Amino acid sequence: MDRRGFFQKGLVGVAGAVSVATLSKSALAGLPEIVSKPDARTAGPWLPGDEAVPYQPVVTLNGWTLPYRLNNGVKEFHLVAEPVVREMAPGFSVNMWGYNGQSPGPTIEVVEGDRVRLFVTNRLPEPTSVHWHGQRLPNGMDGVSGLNQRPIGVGKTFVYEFDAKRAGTFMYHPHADETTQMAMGMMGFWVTHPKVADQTFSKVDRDYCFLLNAFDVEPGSKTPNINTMLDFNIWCFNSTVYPAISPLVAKLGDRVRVRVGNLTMTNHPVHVHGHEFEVTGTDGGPVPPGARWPEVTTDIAVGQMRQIEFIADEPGDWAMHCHKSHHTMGAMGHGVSTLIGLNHEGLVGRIQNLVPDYMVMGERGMYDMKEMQMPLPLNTFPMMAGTGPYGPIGMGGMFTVLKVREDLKADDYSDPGWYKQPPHTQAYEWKGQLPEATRAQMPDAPAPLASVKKPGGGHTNHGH
Ligand SMILES: [Cu+2]
Repeated sequence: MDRRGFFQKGLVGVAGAVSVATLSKSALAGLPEIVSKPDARTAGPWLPGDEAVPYQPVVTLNGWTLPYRLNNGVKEFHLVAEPVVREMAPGFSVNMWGYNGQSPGPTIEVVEGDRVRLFVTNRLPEPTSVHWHGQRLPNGMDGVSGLNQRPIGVGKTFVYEFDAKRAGTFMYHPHADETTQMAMGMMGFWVTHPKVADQTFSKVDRDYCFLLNAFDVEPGSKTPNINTMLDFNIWCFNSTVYPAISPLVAKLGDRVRVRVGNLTMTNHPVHVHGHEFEVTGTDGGPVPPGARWPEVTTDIAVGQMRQIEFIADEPGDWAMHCHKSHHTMGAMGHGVSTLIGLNHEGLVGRIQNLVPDYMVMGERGMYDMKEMQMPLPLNTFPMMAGTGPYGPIGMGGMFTVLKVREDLKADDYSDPGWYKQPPHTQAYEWKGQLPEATRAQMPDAPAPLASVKKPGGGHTNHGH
């Protein structure tokens, strides 16, 4: 098969067109074609042409797998570091840096023992490098600029080449001005499948992967603030926020693997509803079966990766999310006072004397926010934007849905819609009589009254 046929064959079934640059007549001595993706949709699993592969290919949530070409038995990839525009949610686009058209970059997917050659072209306005996190490789291929290599200058192309010695779950990211480059979204996933699946690294029916990442994009702006150290407001799976994050789809009874890497500045306890899973591997390798224990939440620290597996044996729509509740919300201001339990009587009028547009919310919690259609600044998304079959879903950010269905084809990854619970299996409203509640005796204190401070008066403690 000629190379054009090879690439096109490999791209069959990929949702969201992947554009292949025009193939030149140059020999394999030249650079591999640049393949890039124009959108943030989830591509289907990528299979290399007609070859039979000893693995179930991964599906990268809101991402894709980079096609390679075989050159004398070496798998050749071409990564292009470049500025991109990422649609994190419908109507919310962010100026980022990434690889081959998107942030994160494409997933690199190979087999244990493969010889891999990666061409990296730098189209950024500053030098970069690529570190292959977790891999066994020659020291000069490790990608720490200054330590292992000269940085890849603007407009230059470097070549990395090594054997994918160890099967497992890895990632890649720059080690050059990384506070800027990672805050701008430069990162990607790497999966090395075992040559032979066994108990330690088992064959699965579905294999999903994504990176946890976070950005600070002020409402109304389009570019992340790269100086933010902790106070991020956009919490993502693969540079995407719910409800734009694809669901994880599984057929009833499937063995499902989910690989997650954390490239944010804080830990994320990732929680799956309705099923118990085991951590079957980390970026350090597979966990021996005897050393695994059941979990429903696994904490993923900064720079770590976790590979979890479970049998999808409960049909339904199951939430899967970071368990830090502020990470399942969209953009929100952080300087907001807690108003729960506060007596607002007479307060609004007094505040409106100072701030004419002031409105009160939050004295009953913030549930009402979900239904509030407030005008938003351009280019942002509401705090909690997902809507389910029974109303607003009180979550956004690092949240998606595991959809387990009985009637699903093995290669079907499309969204099957909302689950319809069988009769008498759903929480319902009690319509009978309520007994008189026994209440604790509370002291007869009035609710605290709020006092009004003039806004903008933050200069009282400066001592001058
Ligand atoms: Cu989190």
